[in-house]
Amino acid sequence: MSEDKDKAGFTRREFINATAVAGLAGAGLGAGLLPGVASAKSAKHGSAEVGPGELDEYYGFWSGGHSGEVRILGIPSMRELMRIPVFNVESATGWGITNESKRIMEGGGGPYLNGDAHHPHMSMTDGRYDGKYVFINDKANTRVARIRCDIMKTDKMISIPNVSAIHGLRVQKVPHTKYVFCNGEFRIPHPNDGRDINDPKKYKTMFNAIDAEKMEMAWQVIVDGNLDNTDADYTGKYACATCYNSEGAVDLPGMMRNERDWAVVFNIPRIEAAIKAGKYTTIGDSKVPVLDGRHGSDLTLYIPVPKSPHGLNTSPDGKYFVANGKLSPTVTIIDIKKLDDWFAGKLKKPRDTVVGEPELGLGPLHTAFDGRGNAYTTVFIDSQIVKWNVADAIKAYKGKKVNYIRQKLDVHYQPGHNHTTMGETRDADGKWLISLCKFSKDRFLPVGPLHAENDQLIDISGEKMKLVHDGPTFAEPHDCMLVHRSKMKPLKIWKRNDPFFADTVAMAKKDGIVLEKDNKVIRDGNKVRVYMTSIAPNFGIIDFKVKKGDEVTVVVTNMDQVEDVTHGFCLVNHGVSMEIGPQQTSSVTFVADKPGVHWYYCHWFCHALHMEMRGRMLVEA
Ligand code: RUQ
Ligand code: CUA
Repeated sequence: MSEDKDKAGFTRREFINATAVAGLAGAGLGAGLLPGVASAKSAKHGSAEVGPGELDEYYGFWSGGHSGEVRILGIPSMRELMRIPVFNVESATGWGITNESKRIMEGGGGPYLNGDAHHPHMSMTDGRYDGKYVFINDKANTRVARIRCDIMKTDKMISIPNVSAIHGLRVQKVPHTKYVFCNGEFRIPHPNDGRDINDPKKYKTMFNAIDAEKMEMAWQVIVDGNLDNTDADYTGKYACATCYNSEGAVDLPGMMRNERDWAVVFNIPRIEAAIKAGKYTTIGDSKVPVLDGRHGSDLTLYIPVPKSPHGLNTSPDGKYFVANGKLSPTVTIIDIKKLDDWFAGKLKKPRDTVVGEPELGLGPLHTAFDGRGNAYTTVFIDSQIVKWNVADAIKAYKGKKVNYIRQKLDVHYQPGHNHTTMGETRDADGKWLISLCKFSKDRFLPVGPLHAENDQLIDISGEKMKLVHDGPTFAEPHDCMLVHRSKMKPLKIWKRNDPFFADTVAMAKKDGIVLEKDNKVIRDGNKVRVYMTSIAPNFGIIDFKVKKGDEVTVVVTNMDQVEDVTHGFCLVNHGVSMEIGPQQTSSVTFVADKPGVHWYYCHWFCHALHMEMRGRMLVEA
């Protein structure tokens, strides 16, 4: 691959030379200081080694658990390429501090200061990744966010009404991601206004569908039990969720009483038809259509499976849902074609849709697929990945004497999710498997009582699984997904008309400001708006004056057109920090409550004179 040219037709190295020639920067910003994009070969298949300057074959999107963020890793190198702040407040980029990010977080009722992100999943068209969005749940504050994959920033966030704690999340795969499906996990009274706090019989939770493009609620379905994980099929007709606590208890012993809980199937066309026919209710001030999908409803099917099932995964051939046993050593294979029979009234018992229940080991949590008919299930208690053959497991269920287990591989330790390359799509290619291990114990240098997780890379391209890499990660990747790089088209610099900062552009327009060239201070009562550009190594305004108590909004537009020349705006002693990427506009609002001189500076290393890129805010008493 040759060096990519930026808009102005410069490569990074040429830019560096050009700046030097123009005498803007001079010494320091040489090629040695900031290397350009080296000629990049891909890693050899079967080898996890990706040499310096070589590019990975896959993007991995990792949830950041209770850190609230999403991370991008390169696969197979396991190098961390980027962090995308989502539900967290992030110091470097100013996520949760800038006006642009706060507007997005307010859509989700925030900004709360924390989040618990479990399940990142990419939008699809016809069962294949389309490279557009990644959706992620927040269990902690009952939200769902969307990341735009062209800029790799969160662009929408919504709070899910009428439920408590969003856990499982997956997208509709076919015909395209019209809906994001997500599970309300905890049961709460309706209305939850203090009147029925001690009557668990009145508690309920719901299965939720979000309009993926608008990021608005589409509908909700009330269920029995607590919903855990979910996945969609390859016809567009069904989604399925694991469901525990069929007892409707509020304590652990109560939740353990029944031998069986369920996999719940949702019939999407029937749900849509019921809404169209007006057969729904609403709750409180929420306008979201709510349907009753509890036992007896024809919108759902409750398939009894061993108690407290956890992961729910669709095989990439579109044939099966697999519900993972957790407390049972088995997984339950549900034949998706038989769901048609059930809803057509052709089957007697919900269990007639089950075609296999292989015994794998202790604590099966999640299953991934290689596209060659094999499945890989994490068994938490045994600390293993079990490779098994789906067709053979179905034969064994029919009474044939076949060994469906292909291999058991030790992982370190206690794996939760696992994921194969492209494995949740029709393009499952069976090259790599990631095991997200919850405990690392002795695998790394000790760093105090808090331990890293261990995300292990396993080569599954051959007959035998081979463990090839240990990857320490910070709290706590629950889930990840692995996308071939051919599906991704991230931008290298921002587009000036990006909707991400459109509200700020609109504000500037009202003030008569052309963001690309004006450097002006506008006073509007005790509100002051400071508009400036930035071009390495200069801010367009190097001092501005305000009065104590003024509400100040600083808007910076980065006019650099060169890939990777990001500036920052950090105002000392004001908790103000933001990223301004090339051609991006960012803004931040704060109260100037301390008379005196306050320096602001660029905190993203951008230039040989980066240290000098600064200015003063003068606050009059
Ligand atoms: S969960 S360890 Cu939050 Cu996906 Cu299974
Ligand atoms: Cu601009 Cu550092």
